[in-house]
Amino acid sequence: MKLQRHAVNPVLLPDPHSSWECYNVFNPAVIYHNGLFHMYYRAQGLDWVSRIGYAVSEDGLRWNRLREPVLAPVDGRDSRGVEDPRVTALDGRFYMCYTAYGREFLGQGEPTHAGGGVTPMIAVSDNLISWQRLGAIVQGEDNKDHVLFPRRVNGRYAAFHRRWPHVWVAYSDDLVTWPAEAMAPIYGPRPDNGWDSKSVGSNGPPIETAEGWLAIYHGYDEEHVYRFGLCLLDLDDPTRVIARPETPIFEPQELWELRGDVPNVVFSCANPVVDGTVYVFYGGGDHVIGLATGRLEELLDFCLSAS
Ligand code: BMA
Repeated sequence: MKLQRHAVNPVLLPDPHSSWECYNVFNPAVIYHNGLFHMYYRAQGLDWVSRIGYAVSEDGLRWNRLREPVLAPVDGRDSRGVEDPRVTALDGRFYMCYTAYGREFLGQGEPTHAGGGVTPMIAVSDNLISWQRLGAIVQGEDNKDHVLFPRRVNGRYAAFHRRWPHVWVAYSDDLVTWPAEAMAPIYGPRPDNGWDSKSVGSNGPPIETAEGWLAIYHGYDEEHVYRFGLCLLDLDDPTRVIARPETPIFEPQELWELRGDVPNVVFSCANPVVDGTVYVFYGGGDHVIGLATGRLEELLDFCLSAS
């Protein structure tokens, strides 16, 4: 596998003293800013509603957390939880993409998830702690795994989102309006390939390299085992796939990945690059948070060797 687990794993555990994060902490966003790692993690406690907690660290291993969540449900759209944050630093501000899961289903026909619907939301912060909701990329469909690019593409803001079963790109001039005609599919499950044959979705923000956008994504197979793979996309036209190796770069192996609240899950929303090393923070078993790393150059070489 191309990513190596850190010896000090897991790096964040549920807090048995906290009502809102005593059961699970997982699927964090992490950005590296001013010499510190800032983590936004999904947490579940006594009511099983997901909230977003915040922790900060100098080394990515030892974390100090805030006692209260930084994002919690406010209305019918997210009454079942705010899930799977992905944070991007862009134009001097911080943007959090997260999934609102609620009882209120805003679409037509049947709810998209058990008991309700999901909405791919965006929030903004200037101080890394208080977040203001901006709106949704789309409404009323099974759409999640969205994440903003770290810069504009051809003058417009860009985001991946997952319009099942494909990963799509969307564009916007203001981060609030995402016109349907500016959306296009990029890649989907590979039915004959095994590990990503059933479903795919984006991990953290795409990494800009001279060769293209390096996108780390997750996929699963018939057995619902989650793994990570790589995809290299054209810098000016991210719908053009330059390379997509057939083999995954990471898969469940440790007890806390093979078991947990949901078995056989590694799920990542964060891949900050510090001094040429990609820090992949991920949820293990939807229960705890782990760290695996790889050299950016090696991941890129692996990707290009498949083109
Ligand atoms: C996905 C998301 C993730 C979760 C994963 C595995 O659909 O809901 O939050 O980690 O399933 O259970």
